[in-house]
Amino acid sequence: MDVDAVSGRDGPRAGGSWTPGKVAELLGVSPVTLRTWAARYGVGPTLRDDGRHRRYSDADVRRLQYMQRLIDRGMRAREAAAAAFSGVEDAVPEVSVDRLIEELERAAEGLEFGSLAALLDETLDALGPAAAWTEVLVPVLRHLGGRWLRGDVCFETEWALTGEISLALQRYSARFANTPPGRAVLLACCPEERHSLPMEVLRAAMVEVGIPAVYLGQMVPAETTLAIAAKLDPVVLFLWSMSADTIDDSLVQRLRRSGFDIAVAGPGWGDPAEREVAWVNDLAGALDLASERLKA
Ligand code: B12
Repeated sequence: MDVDAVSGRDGPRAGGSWTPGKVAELLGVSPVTLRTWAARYGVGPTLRDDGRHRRYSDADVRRLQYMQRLIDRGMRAREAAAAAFSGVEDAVPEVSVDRLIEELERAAEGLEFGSLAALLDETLDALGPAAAWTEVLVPVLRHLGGRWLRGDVCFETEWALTGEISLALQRYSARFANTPPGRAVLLACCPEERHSLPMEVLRAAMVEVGIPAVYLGQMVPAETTLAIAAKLDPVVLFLWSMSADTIDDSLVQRLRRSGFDIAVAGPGWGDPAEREVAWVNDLAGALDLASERLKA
């Protein structure tokens, strides 16, 4: 039994109530260890289902997962319990980027959706979206790409990881207001393009620093991008392509003829000199261009 299998992609379901046996199984510790932790560190279940049986709430389970992660990283159980349950994180050692990469890869490989979500939240909180992307997520994604090249079919791992990255970026972005007055930056993938994460992380990084951004998703039909651009009149429109197979030059020309400021984004566009539009191929460059256009 695992919390993901029981509760779906996001770990413990809202309002869940967990028996000690299930929690022990989920954490991979014995029920005795769980009872010992409860007795020694006061990290026992906080719910009672019928007045007699004690149950762990979703929040209890998440804290125990965090406590266990801290123990795995070398912290003593007592300190890990204090950090996870009292929110006093002074003693929590900083986690290295290599360690985060390793833990994310392990969680993705094991299809541990709940752990993936928690680790991604932790990574985004610690580093912010831009550094989380370049220092942690890009290396993990490139490792996956390398596996494909070696003939190692890893669809499930890739699906689990990328789906959870999208969700974590949405959770992160939801903390920031994204409705300042004025025109927004529009982010769209080309009509055949499914590699959307770079645009998703760009949106999160923009929203964090107060740049109003609208992200349209992967594989956006050309007519939809045109119609939304016509309605929103974006300050600049980024059109993303990951590989030469997905670029859409006719869409670029149509957007230009309609008078929009376009920047093509991503490695798919190849030689930028061929097109009379701006080209960006990294997150920092895209953020700079958006800020410049907003100031202009
Ligand atoms: C995740 C992934 C997927 C996911 C995407 C999920 C999602 N929501 O994004 C899914 C499963 C959908 C997928 C599908 C496919 N994929 Co894929 N995928 C990847 C993977 C593992 C990571 C992609 C990614 O996000 N990369 C972003 C970073 C990590 O890439 P990067 O190259 O380091 O970054 C460069 C630039 O993008 C830029 N950059 C980085 N970050 C940012 C941010 C911004 C804002 C900007 C502007 C630039 C920028 O800097 C780098 C230097 O150039 C790559 C492997 C890889 N190395 O990238 C394969 C990869 C891109 N996929 C590939 C392929 C072939 C496919 C499929 C055709 C497979 C198939 N047969 O179905 C389909 C195509 C779908 C389509 N029509 O678009 C190939 C592309 C080869 C090529 N160049 O043509 C790769 C390289 C794998 C491989 N090694 O063969 N894929």
